Amino acid sequence: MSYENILVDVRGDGAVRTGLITLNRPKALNALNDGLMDELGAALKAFDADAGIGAIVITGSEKAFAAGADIGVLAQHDFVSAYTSDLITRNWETIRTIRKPVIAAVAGFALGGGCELAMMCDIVIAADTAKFGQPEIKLGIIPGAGGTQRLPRAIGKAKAMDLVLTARMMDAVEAERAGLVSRIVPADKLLDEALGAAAAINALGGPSVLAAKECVNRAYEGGLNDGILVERRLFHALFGTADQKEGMDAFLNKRKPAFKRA
Ligand code: CO8
Repeated sequence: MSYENILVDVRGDGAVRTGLITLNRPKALNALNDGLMDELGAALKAFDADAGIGAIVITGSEKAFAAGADIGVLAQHDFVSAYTSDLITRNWETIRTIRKPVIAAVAGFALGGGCELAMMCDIVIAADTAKFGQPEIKLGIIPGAGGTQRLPRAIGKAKAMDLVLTARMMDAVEAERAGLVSRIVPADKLLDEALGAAAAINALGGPSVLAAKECVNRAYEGGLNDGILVERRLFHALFGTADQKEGMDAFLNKRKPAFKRA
């Protein structure tokens, strides 16, 4: 498939490699329109279905991961068209269906829908130039792709209210301190750092990586009792995999594991 609003590449040289998606509407600071979101959804699904891909990295440009949903498009809506159309449902939730780990590599602006997209990823790695925010209130609206829900879960109510109500931006250091971001690196090292994290994941067992992601998401999205139960079931299930045999045998025999992803 050819894409107009994203660049798609495969990185790494092992049997299991990394799917790299670069958001590419530079003139609009990667504002997220239907065309881009449809292509992002298609690329994510294709990588998820590809047995040769272990993890996926989404990145933007030096100036912007994404400056939000396309305001030119949003401005054309009234209540009825917004409510009855597929605004938001259309490929904004696709990323939640992806079972392989997705890493956001964020430089520059991650605002509105851009911040929400980063928060839908499993790991967020920031360049020291990154700026996060939910400035929708300045447009007379509120975050609409999970921002009012995921931001408080990620950084707590106090800071989330501050960002959502005042529209101020949070730099990379504050975002890391608050828990939105797991690592900060100099901007010129951002992609290498994200690809390195993906490569580390690619070297691991296949089923255990999927199970780990599923369990952590349970902690984030559901209650403790359900989460513990899901974790226990998947923990037990992994003893039926070849990767568990290989991982433990390799440890006990002091050698590197060679996972079969099975
Ligand atoms: N939509 C459309 N175009 C944009 C957007 C955007 N979100 N952001 C920037 N652009 C365009 C600008 O219009 C400009 O275009 P042009 O050169 O043709 O005039 C170009 O990108 C460069 O932008 P600026 O000249 O403004 O660059 P600056 O460096 O001066 O400022 C900022 C950068 C601070 C990022 C500024 O562009 C800005 O404030 N952008 C808007 C940020 C924003 O409000 N985002 C939230 C949007 S609403 C949203 O995301 C709701 C999500 C809901 C879920 C999804 C539903 C579909």
